[in-house]
Amino acid sequence: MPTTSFDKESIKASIIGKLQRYNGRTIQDASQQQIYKAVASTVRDQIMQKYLIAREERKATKSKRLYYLSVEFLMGRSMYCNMLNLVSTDVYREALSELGINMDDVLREEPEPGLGNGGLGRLAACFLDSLSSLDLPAMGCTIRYEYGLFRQKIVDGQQVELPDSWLDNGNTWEMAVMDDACEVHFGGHVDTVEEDGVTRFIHRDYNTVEAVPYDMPIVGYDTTTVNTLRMWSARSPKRIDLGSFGQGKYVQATEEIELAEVISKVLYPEDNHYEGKLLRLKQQYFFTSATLQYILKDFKKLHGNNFAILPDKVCIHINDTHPGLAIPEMMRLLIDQEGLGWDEASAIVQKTFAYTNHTIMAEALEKWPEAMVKQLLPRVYQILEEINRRFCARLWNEFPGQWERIGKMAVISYGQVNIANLCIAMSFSVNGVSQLHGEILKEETFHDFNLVMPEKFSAITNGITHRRWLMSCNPELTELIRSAIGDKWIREPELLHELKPFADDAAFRQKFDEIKKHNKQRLARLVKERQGIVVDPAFMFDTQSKRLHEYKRQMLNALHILVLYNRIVNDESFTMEPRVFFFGAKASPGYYRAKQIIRFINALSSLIAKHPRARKYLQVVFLENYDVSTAEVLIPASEVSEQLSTASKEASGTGNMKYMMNGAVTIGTMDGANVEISEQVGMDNIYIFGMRSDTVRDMYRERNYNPMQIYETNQEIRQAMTQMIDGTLFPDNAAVLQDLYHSLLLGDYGSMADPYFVLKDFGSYSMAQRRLNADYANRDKWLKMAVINTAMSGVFSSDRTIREYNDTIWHLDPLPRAK
Ligand code: 26Q
Repeated sequence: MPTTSFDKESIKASIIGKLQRYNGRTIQDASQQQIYKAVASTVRDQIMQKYLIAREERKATKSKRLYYLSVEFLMGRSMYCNMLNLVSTDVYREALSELGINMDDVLREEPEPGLGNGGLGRLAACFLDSLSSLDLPAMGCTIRYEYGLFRQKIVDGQQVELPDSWLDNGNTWEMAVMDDACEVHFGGHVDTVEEDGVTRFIHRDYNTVEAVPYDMPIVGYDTTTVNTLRMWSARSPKRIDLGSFGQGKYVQATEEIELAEVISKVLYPEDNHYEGKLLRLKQQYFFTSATLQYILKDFKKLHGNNFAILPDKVCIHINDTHPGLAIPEMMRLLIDQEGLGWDEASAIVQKTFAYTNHTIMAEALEKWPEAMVKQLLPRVYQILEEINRRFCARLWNEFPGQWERIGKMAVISYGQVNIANLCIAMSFSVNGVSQLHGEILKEETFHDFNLVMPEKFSAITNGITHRRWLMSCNPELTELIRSAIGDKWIREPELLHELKPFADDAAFRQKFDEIKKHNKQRLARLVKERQGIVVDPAFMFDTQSKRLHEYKRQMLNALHILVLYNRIVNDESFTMEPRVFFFGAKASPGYYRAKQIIRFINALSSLIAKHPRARKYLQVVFLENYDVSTAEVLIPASEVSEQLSTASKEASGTGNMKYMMNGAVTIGTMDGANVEISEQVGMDNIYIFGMRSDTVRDMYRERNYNPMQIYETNQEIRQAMTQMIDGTLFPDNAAVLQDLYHSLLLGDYGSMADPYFVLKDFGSYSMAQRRLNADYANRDKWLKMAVINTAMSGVFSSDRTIREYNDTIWHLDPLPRAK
C-alpha cells in the first residue's frame, strides 16, 4: 500500500480550507465543480511535493532521459489514478464521505482530456504510467489541443459531432512553463552565405509562432518518480496592439493571431488514415521543433556542449511517423545553431532516434507533397534533400541499377517526402507492436529495408497499464485477486498467473461471477442514465468497442446479429442465451462508409426492439461517445470481447488486452496481439475463427475473391444482405445502405468487392459464435475460462512492454527511490 504523510484528517482540513480560500464557500454551498477543484488540488499538492524532489534528483544524477514524442496522448481522467498512485483511494473515499461528499460524483466532474483518437494515443498514455511506476526518467511530448477528439451524439441513428472543449473550466493538472517557451519558424527562404570559408544557411522572412509548454506531472505507483507530459500550445508573438485599432489594422492583427493559434486548436479526428493537410504538417513541425529546442537546451544545461555524449543522455522515441520531422529538425539545430558538421550531427542523430510503426494500412502511411514541405519548411527541406542524397547513394551500393527499388525506399521520390522511410533510414531501431505485425513489417511493408539493415528491426508486443485497466476500473476484482494471491502481482503483474489454480475453485468462481454481475449492474445504470436505455444484467454482455473502421469489421458482428434475428423470427423453436451486443465507436467525420455502418447498427437495434420474441433474446446498444471513461465502465462489465479485424490488418490492438484482464473471453481472428492472447490462454479459452494472415495475403495476390459466390450459396447471408436494402431496416428510405451493400458485393469505382473479407469469414465466425453460445450456458465452464483469461493477462501489462523497450532500445537507468 502506498504510504504518505497525507492522512484522512489533513485531507479533510485541506479541502475545507481550499473551498474557503478560493471560493469563499463551505462544503454545503459549494457547487460540484468547486468541490472537484478543491479535492483535485489537494491531490495536486501532494504531487507537487514529489515533483520538486524528483526535479532535484534529476539535476543531481544527470541520468539519461527518454523523450516520447506522440501527436496523441489519450490520458483519460487523472484524479482517481493519481489518488491510487499517491495514497490509497480508500483514505480519500473515507475523508470525503466524512465530509458528506460522494467520491464517485466528484470523480465524474473531471473533464476527460481526449487528446487522442484511439489505440496509438492510449498506448502512449499507458506507457507514461508504466515509465513512472518503473522509475524510468521520461518526458512525453505532444500538442496541447484546445479541442480534443469530438464528442459523439447519436441523433436519429446517425453520428453527430460536437466540439470537445475540455479546457473550459481550466485544467488542474497542468502548469505553464514560460521559461521554456520558444519560437517556431514557418515559410520564408534560406540564404547561403560564406563566412571565413564556412557555408552558413540563414533562414529569413519567416513567420513566427510561439510555443508555450504546459506540463502535467505523471506520478508512478507508490514511488517517488514523477515524470512529465509536456503539451505545447501555439501562440502568436503579436499581442493585440490597441494603437493599431484606430489605424484599421486591428482586424489584420487579429487575423494573424488566429493564424498562429489555430495550430494547436484541434486534434485531427482521422485514425489510421492519412490526408496531406497543410495544417496537420504545421502541427507536426510545431511540436517537434519546440520539443527538440527544449531537449538541446536541457542537455546543454546539464552537460554543456559535449554533443558527442548526447546519445548516452537522450533517447527520442517517435510514436509512429507523425513526429518524424524531429529528425531533420535535430540535424538543423546541431548544424545551424550549434555549429556541428554534417557527419558529426548525422552520427549523433542516428544513435538517438528510435521509431515504432503502428499500422500496415497503406492509406495511413504519411507522404507529404514535396512542394508543400519545401514552401513551409525551406531549411528542413534542404536537410531532407541531403539526407536523401546520401541515403540513396548508400542504397545504390546495395542495389546497383535498381532504380525502382531505390525509389521506393528513398526519403524523397516521385514528388513526395516519405516520412516512414526517413524514420527507418535515420533511427537505430524500428519496431512493430506485436509478433505478427513485426513479421509483416519485415517480410512485406519494409521488406527491402530489412535486407539492408536487419539489425534495426524488432517487435515488442504492446501492453496496457494494469493500474488503470484493472485496479482503478475494477476495484472489486482487484480485492478478490488480493485475497487469493496477495499483493506481489501489483509490482510484478506476470504473477497474476498464480490465479490460474483458482479457476478450479468453485467458491472463487462464484465470487468472480458476483463481481461481474456488479459490474454489469453498474454499466446498466450508466446506460440508463446516459441514454435512457434499459438493459437486463441477466443477459450475456458482449462488446465490440474501438474506432469504427472497415478493417475492424464491425460489419461482421452486425451482419451476424441480423442473422440471429432471422433465426429467431423464422424459427419458433430457436432459442439462444439472451445477449446484449454493445458497440462503442466513433467514426471519422469524413468517413462516409463508417458512418453508414453506425446507421446500420442503430437500425438493427430498433428492428430488434420492435419484435416481441427477438427482444427476449437480443438487444443492441450503441453507446454514445465512447471514450476512456466509458471504457472504464464498459470493459469490466463485458463477458465477450469481439476482436474481428481481417487478419494482418490490426497491428496489435490493446482493447483486446483490457477485456481479457477483466475476465472477458475473446472471440477473434489470428490478428495482432490476439495471437499472443491465444498463446497465453490456450485455444480452449478463446474463440478463434477466420482466415489466417498468410491466407489473406494470398487472396489479395490472387485477386480472384468473389463474395457474390458466397452470397449465392449461403441463404442466411443472402437474406441478411437483402434486408440491408429492401426496407426491412429503413422502411422510409430503403436506399440508405446502398453504398455499403455494394461495397460488400460488387465493389465500386473499380475497387475490389468486400476488401476485408466479411462474407468470406462469416461462416467461420458464425460457427465460433455457436460454440460460444453453448459454452456460456455451462456456467462452470464459462467461469473457468473467464478466470484463466484474467490469470494469464499479466504479460500484457505495459510494465512488461516498457521493460522490454528499456532493455533492448532505451537503456535508461531507474532513478533511485528517495526516502
Ligand atoms: C496520420 C497523418 C495524418 C492524419 C492522421 C494520421 C493518423 C492518426 C492516427 C494515422 C494513424 C493514427 C492512429 C493509429 C493507431 O491508433 N494505430 C493503432 O495503434 C495501436 C497501438 O500500437 C495498435 O494497437 C492498433 O492495432 C493500431 O491500429
